[in-house]
Amino acid sequence: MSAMTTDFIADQNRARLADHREDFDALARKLARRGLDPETLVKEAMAFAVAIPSWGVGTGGTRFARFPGPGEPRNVFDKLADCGVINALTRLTPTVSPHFPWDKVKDYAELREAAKSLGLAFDAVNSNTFQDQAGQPLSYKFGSLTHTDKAVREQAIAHNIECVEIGRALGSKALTVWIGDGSNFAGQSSLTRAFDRYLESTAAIYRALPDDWRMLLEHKLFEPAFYSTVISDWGSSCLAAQHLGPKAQCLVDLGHHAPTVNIEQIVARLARFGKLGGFHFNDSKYGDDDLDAASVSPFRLYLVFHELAEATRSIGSSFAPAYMIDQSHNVTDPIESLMQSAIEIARAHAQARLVDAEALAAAQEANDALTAHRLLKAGFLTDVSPLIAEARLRAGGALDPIATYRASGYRAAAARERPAVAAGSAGIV
Ligand code: RM4
Ligand code: MN
Ligand code: MN
Repeated sequence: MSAMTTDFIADQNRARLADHREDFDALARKLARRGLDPETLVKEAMAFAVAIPSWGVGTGGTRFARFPGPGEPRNVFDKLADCGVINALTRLTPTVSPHFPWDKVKDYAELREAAKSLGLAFDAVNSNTFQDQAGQPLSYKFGSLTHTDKAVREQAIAHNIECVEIGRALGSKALTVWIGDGSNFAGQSSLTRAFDRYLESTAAIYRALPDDWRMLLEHKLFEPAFYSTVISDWGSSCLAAQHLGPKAQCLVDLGHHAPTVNIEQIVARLARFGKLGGFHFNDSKYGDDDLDAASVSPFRLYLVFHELAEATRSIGSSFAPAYMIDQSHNVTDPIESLMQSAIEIARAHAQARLVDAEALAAAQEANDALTAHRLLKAGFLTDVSPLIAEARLRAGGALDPIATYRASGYRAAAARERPAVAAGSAGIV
């Protein structure tokens, strides 16, 4: 399969270099006029990274159907190869967040080496107790960590502890726990006792967590349970994280809230109390749509990054939430969508650095609403494309990752080498 060599990328960049220089110099002058140092901003952009979900490189689906794409990864090694391409072109995604048992292999040292040879490492490990696996003794149909039957809870706890063990072998430092537990009927389950069982089960996992690990509790408003989910919102995940201890934090998946919820405010609250553990970036219009980051609401993503910039200013470098993507690509080439999303996330991060924090704080103190709003919006209204392109270029990436990817013929080669998997199955991921 055609590798994304540095020579090929450099060759593709050559034709775009003169235009890029002109655009970057113009932006650098503009930023300097605003008292900003373009060099510092490029360096900050180069330091930014977001993890790719291993499940994101496959074609997704809805609960109605899945339309497979050509050259889909057949196993975790193929997934890593695709992630390597994304990182080679964008230089934004040096880590992969694996999902178990989907990514199970016999030899994790070999898997870690395979990642390393592609310039990749592993980020948070995701457990999966929201579906049954072939040969699994007990079913999760009525729940996992919060099941009424202790034996089912123990099976789910053991799976999470196994994920921690796998993660240790892979060099990961975090476990993300999202459960599908909940109820479909009012009265079906005790809202209080289900949460109690969650606390008891997660405490058992917490006890098995190495000292330098974090446990990221992911909330979700609805689905697959449609009346109540046990960890429905940031209040529930935060209560649980506080109950468990300092290694437990909350994970905010942007799609897991009601449509009008102010997510940036949740981010500010969790950060303030040391409970913001990480993100699953994506975009949505209605529910857990898992659309490409910033494809619907770029301003919302920007506002989230503004709160992150504020938190970094007040907390300092110890503030380090895990940045991960969690998307489902149904109609696009997943590699293209993930590159596009990583770039948009990096854009929001870079834009948020442009806000004059001192002037904003002064306007806020003086109750000058319109000035405060204009100062906040200044970053969002600046086209930082040349800045983040310069960061990619200096790191060895592509000036135009999607055009370069298309020119490489990678997908066509993958289609030849990876026989098509069975069509027609439904599935959310
Ligand atoms: C869920 C949730 C989890 C992810 C699964 C695949 O909706 O977002 O993070 O692990 O999907
Ligand atoms: Mn998620
Ligand atoms: Mn989701």
